[in-house]
This record gives sequence, C-alpha cells and structure tokens, in this order.
Amino acid sequence: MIDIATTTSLNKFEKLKAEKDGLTIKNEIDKFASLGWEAMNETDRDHRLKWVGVFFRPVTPGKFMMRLRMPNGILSSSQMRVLAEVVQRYGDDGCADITTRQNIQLRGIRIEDLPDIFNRFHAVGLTSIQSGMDNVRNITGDPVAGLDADELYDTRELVQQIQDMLTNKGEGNPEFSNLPRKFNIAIAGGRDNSVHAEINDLAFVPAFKNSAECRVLSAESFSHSALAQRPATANSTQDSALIFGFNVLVGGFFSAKRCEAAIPLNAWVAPEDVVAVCRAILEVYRDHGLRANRQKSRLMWLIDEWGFDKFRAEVESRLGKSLISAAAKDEIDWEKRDHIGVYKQKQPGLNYAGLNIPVGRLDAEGMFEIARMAEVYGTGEIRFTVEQNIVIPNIADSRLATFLTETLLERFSINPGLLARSLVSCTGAEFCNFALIETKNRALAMIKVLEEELTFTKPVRIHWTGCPNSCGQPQVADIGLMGTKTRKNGKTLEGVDIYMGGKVGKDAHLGTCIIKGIPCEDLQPILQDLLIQKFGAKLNKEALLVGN
Ligand code: SRM
Ligand code: SF4
Repeated sequence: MIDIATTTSLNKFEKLKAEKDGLTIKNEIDKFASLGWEAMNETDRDHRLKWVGVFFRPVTPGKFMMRLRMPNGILSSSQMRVLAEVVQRYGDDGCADITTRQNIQLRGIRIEDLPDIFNRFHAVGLTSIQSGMDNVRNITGDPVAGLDADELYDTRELVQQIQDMLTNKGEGNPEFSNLPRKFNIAIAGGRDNSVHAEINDLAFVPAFKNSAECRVLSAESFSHSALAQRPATANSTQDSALIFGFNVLVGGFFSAKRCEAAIPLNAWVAPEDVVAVCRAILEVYRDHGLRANRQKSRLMWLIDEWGFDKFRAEVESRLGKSLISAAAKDEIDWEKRDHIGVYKQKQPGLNYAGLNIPVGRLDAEGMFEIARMAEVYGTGEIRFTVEQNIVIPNIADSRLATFLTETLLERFSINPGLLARSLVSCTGAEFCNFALIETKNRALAMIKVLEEELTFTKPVRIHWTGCPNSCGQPQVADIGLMGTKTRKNGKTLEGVDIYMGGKVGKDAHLGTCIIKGIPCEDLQPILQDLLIQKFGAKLNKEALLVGN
C-alpha cells in the first residue's frame, strides 16, 4: 500500500488520514459516547467519525447525522423499523432523508447513543461503514432489479459483492479506507439507466459482445462462464453468440470546481469480472490518485494527468490480464423511468408500487408506516431510488385494491403532480454548512405554487442543490437550481444559478448553466416562463383571470 507520508506534500486531510486511519475510530465509539461531543478531539469528531458514517453538523452541534449504506437501495421492513426507532427517540429533532445515491441519512443522533445504535444496526444487518470522507459511497443499482420483465441483468448480487469486497462485509476494510477522495460506483441493469451511470467515477452499463470477437481479442481474459449466460436474444450459432456483459465508464463526477460526464474505458467485462475490475481501478486510484490538492483529486484528474492509454494499461496490469475492448454499443435505449405508480412485475400476479416521498424527507411515523405497508402487502422489502423516492415490490394482484385505499398514499402519492413526482433536493441550509441557500422547504413551496398556476402535459424534472458541490445533481435535471449568493438593491440575498439541458436515460448528457444569480424571491415568474416556453406548460384559467 502507498506510503502517503513520503510521497506527497500533505494537505490537511491527507495529514489527518496519515496520523490515524479513519477506520480506527470504530474501536473508540464507546469512549466517545462517555466523553460527550464537546470533550472530543475535534479532528475525530468533525472528520474521522465519517468513516463510520457519523457526521458532526456545525449547523446543529451535538445533533449528528448518520449516513447508512444501502447496496442497490434495498432494505427490509425490519431494518426500516430499526431506523425509525432510532430517529423516533429524538422527537422533533429526529428525521431521515432518502439521498440521491439510493441511500438514507438519519438526523438528530446523540453521540452517547452510538454504541446502542451500532448494536441495533448489527442485529439487523445494517451498516454505515465507510459512507463518508475518502471512501467509496453507496453503490447504486437498478431500483427494479429482479422485478422488471425487460431488465438485462439483475444488479442486486453484484452490488452486494462489490460492497462486501470494499467494506469487508460491512466491518470495515483498511485496504480501501484511504482513497485520495470520495469515489462513486453504479451498475445499470435495465435499458433506461436508472442510476445516472454517467455521473459516477466508475459505472457499468449493459452491453452485448460477440463471443467470437472476445476469443480473438483475448483468449485468456475471456470468462468462460459468461458463455453460459447467453441471453434469449443471442444468435443460435456458437461462434457468433452474443454474450451479456457491461461496457465500463470512468471518471464522471461533480464538484464545485469541475463537472464531467464519465468517459468510456473501452472495456467490456463479463458480470463475474466486475468485482475484480472495481478492485483493480480502485487500487490504481488509491495508489496513484492525486493527493496534493483536494480540488483536483477525483479519478478524472488522474486520467487527465496520465492520459487515457496509461490509465487503461495500469488497470490491466492490476487486473493481471488484458481488458476486452468495449462492445460497439450499449443497451441503454429507453427514456428514463421514474417508477412512480403501480407496475406489473416479471413475476406473474405481482406488482411494484413507487411512492413519491416529497424531497426524500421522512419522519419516524412515516418510516414505521412504510415498513408496515411493505409487510402487509409485499414481502417486507423496500427500495430507494436516486430520485429520493421508494418502491414497494411484490404486491399481489389480489391485495392491490386494498393497498390503494391506504391513507399513507395521500401523503406519499403514487400519482403526484407532474412537478412533484420528479422533484429532487439536496439537504441545504437546514443541516448542511456548505449550503448557500435553504433548499428542501423552498423547493416544495415553489412547486406547490407552480402546480396551482400551470397545467402540465409531461413531468418536468426540477433538481435543487444548495451549493456548487451539486449533491442534488442539477446538471442531470430538465431545470437545475444551484444555490448561490446574489446582490439586489445593495443587499446580499439567497439566489440560484439556473441549469438546463440535462438529459437522462438514453443519450444522457449534462445540462449547463444558462442564467446566473437569480434572487430566490424573483425566481417563481422566471420558472413559470421557462415551463411555458420550454416544456409546454399552460397557464390555468384562474391564474389568467388574476392577471398572472
Ligand atoms: Fe454530497 C459533501 C450531502 C450526494 C457531491 N454531501 C456533502 C456533505 C457531506 C457536506 C457536509 O459535510 O455537510 C453533505 C451532507 C449534508 C447533510 O447533512 O445531509 C452532502 N451528498 C449529500 C446527499 C445527502 C444529498 C441528498 O440530499 O441526497 C447525498 C448523499 C449520497 C449518499 O448517500 O452517499 C449526496 N454529493 C452527492 C452527489 C450526487 C451523486 O453521488 O450522485 C454529489 C455529486 C456527484 C459526485 O460526487 O461526483 C455530491 N457532496 C459532494 C461534494 C463535491 C465532491 C467533490 O469532488 O468536490 C461534496 C464536498 C466534498 O466532498 O468535499 C459533498
Ligand atoms: Fe450541502 Fe451543497 Fe451538498 Fe447541498 S449541494 S448537501 S448544500 S454540500
């Protein structure tokens, strides 16, 4: 492993990692719990605790946030109940947020409760390990994996295998606990790119490869078991059989300084080679990623520095074999689905229901109710989407009518307004000290007014993000709103930069900033005009009558 201390000039974060690996914090939780947050070493409290998913919130000192890991966004009702119990004990301070990485964060956490919380997590197989700082973030997979009749690959097992490898089955893995920076991984299994593959440091997208070509290119690299996975659509002759695998994308990321869509690695991997390829790329990044300047540490900066060919060759060297060149095309050929509503599963007689959770915010009561609904009507399984919503799978046809009468669906609708169903928002000023504006409440208030004033013919995806870090992914939205400070009449006000042109699903590409520095107080008529001019919205009669 790299000797960081001798190979780089150390910035503040490299120093704190070199002094003491963040993972060692795991053994100090009992001590911190009895010490209390005010007496803790500040570096442990503000930074190293993030290695176990515990985030000090300067906005609400003493009330911590906990970020879990939810591989493929899937959890059970008993896990959801444990999460609900944790936030319930904090009364009005306790709540949870579904995140833009198919994950969940809990709020209001007191440090003295951490030993008990970790025990409860352990008992139901939950982990928050390595979910913050310079670690691999929650690994996203297709939210309808195993349910969707049109899926090409069920991503669940692979995502779990990658998480197990990176985190030592949730116990913590020092091999990957000191990366140069955060690292995002996604696997798409359907045709609609439900995971936003293009904005991840490493992504796998479905692609078929001709088996004969694989043999010619690299006889020894070729995974024989992949042949056994020949899909129904494959040609009948052995020599030209199409084999399922993934094209690999690398280097996608957003940061305040730079945003890039991922680029093709010119590599195709069979499913059984995905974990090894993840490991190889992470080893290259860990050992060679740039560490001097944290603004230039994400994977794409290393690819730039080395050049594509050197990067790919180094990955091959770590892998111990040649990479097979990418399939000529990938299989992402659908518009992106949002999964809100009720849909037939591939299993006859079963359905999944996508519920809209406004800006991903949950309270304990809502979480208990979701767990109950998943048990009563499904098999206890719950899933998260990157749009901060939930999916309840496995609802039998015979139970559907009763399911649809549940009062929870008035709060978490399966048929929300066309702005509400696609609304995404990052945490913003309520809890995040990077925030330049308040986001979640403002986002909800804004679409309420817009939905009252306008009629829509199609959903419009509006994403809010409180600062240029872009956690709310404004660059993938139809209309992205990025928090900023702006001046008006000699005063500094909360404002937004407006992004447009983000395209998801087939031919995904990033949107760009089209207007800068709009004061939030002036935003509503501007959004109204954009929705009318660019998205075919029509003013309602009532709004016309009052001259809006
Ligand atoms: Fe993020 C830092 C919240 C997804 C880019 N992000 C933060 C912190 C930890 C800052 C802090 O300490 O306050 C925020 C915690 C606030 C809080 O209390 O909730 C935060 N990020 C979030 C979440 C919760 C937004 C949400 O409401 O859903 C998302 C948690 C995902 C998860 O479960 O792990 C979240 N963050 C993202 C994404 C979107 C994605 O991954 O698809 C991005 C852009 C994509 C990317 O990273 O390439 C993102 N977050 C950042 C950055 C900029 C990274 C960079 O390279 O500069 C920061 C700042 C940093 O890391 O220094 C950041
Ligand atoms: Fe905080 Fe900025 Fe991320 Fe929003 S985008 S959660 S304000 S860091």
